[in-house]
This record gives sequence, structure tokens and C-alpha cells, in this order.
Amino acid sequence: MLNLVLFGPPGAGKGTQSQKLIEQYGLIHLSTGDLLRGEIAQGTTLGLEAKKLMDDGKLVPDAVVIGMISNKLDSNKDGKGFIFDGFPRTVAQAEALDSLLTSKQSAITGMIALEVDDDELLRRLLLRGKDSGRPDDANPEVISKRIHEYNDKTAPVAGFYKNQGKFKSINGIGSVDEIFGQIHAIIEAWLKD
Ligand code: B4P
Repeated sequence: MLNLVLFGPPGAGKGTQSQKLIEQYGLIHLSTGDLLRGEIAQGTTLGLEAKKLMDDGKLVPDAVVIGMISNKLDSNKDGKGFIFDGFPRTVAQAEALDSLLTSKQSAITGMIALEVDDDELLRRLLLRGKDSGRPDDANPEVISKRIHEYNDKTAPVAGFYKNQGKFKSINGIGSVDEIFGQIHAIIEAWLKD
């Protein structure tokens, strides 16, 4: 199985590149942001709780997102592999993901990080906020809080995969196709290993 973690700050292009990876490799896309927005759209208790945190630029509790991912892994047992987009976002989530995959005789193939500076992130997210209807993209203060949460709680996750020799980083500024070309080259090298 090919199990990829796409990593980077909010607005780095994880969702955008995931769509191209699905087309190329036929992987199942697991975006915790999309799963949470699905819960909000359905008005579930989980969604109502998550909405308050997301609208404020904070992370949702680990147990909630780990539970969602566990359910999705169980209901997609026979795929070619997964793209984890926006997960894991804390070291506790990374440890839980390793345990879940080990229990299914599987493992993460590697993490690919998209490096984008804060000014460009703010520009992209405010642009998306104009027509996405996402409250967390509409307000510069909330975007700054999301970037702060990333630096504080999510950036250390890179070290978790570096320690396992599974980390690669690329420049996330450039055309979508150029960036995909770099991701593609990394994956092809992993597949040959
Ligand atoms: P997410 O939905 O994961 O939100 P995101 O980080 O903003 O998405 P992404 O980074 O994929 O956006 P993309 O670059 O594709 O999370 C939202 C919230 O959910 C979090 O703040 C948190 O509250 C909660 N949450 C989610 N997962 C969680 C977890 N595991 N634990 C706890 N809480 C969790 O796109 C950004 C924009 O850039 C787009 O408009 C795109 O068109 C544009 N773009 C992409 N590539 C570009 C390029 N090369 N050049 C120019 N623009 C580009």
C-alpha cells in the first residue's frame, strides 16, 4: 500500500495536490478538515462542537479526529492506499496513526511537506475566503491564529517522521503542476525502494 501524509501550514496546497494524487495513484483521500466540515453540514453533535473551535482557528481535540480516521480506515480496507491531508496535526495524532496502521499490518510510506511563507498563506486563504464561504478563511486574525496553532502544535510532527527517515520537503510556491511534478518524483523514488 502507498500511504502518504501531505503536510504543511493552512493554505499550503495540501487539498489541491491531494486531488492530483487521487487522479494519478487512485488513493483514498482522508482530509480531516473535509470530514469535520461534513459533520458541521449534517448538524451532528460532533460538528457543532468542532465548528466553534474551527471558526476560532483552533485545533479540534485529538480523540475526535483520531476516531474519525479510525472509522475511515476500517471502512476502506481494500484500497491501494491513503492520502492523509491535514492529519496528523499533533504528535499524539501521529502516534495514534502509527498504531492504527500497525494493527492493520500497514505503515506510512512517507510524509511530503509543502513549504510556503506566511504572507503567501494569508494571501491564498483570504482569496479562497471570498467565495468558499469558510468562516475560518474570511478573517486575517483567524488565519493568523491557525498559522500560530500550526507552528506551535503541528510543526513538531515533521520531527516524528524525520526520526523514522520518512520525511521530504519541497517548495510549495510555484504552479500547481510544477509542485505536483516534485511530489510525483518523490513518490516514484519511494515506490522503487
Ligand atoms: P483544513 O481543511 O485541513 O484546512 P487548510 O489547512 O486550510 O487546508 P489546505 O491547506 O488543504 O488548503 P489548500 O492548501 O488546499 O483544516 C481546517 C480546520 O479544521 C483546522 O483549522 C482545524 O480547526 C480543523 N482540523 C482539521 N484537521 C484537524 C486535525 N487533524 N486535528 C485537529 N483539528 C483539525 O488550499 C488553500 C488555497 O490555496 C486554495 O484556494 C488553493 O486554490 C490555493 N492554492 C493551492 N495551491 C496553490 C499554488 N501552488 N499557488 C497558488 N495558490 C494555491
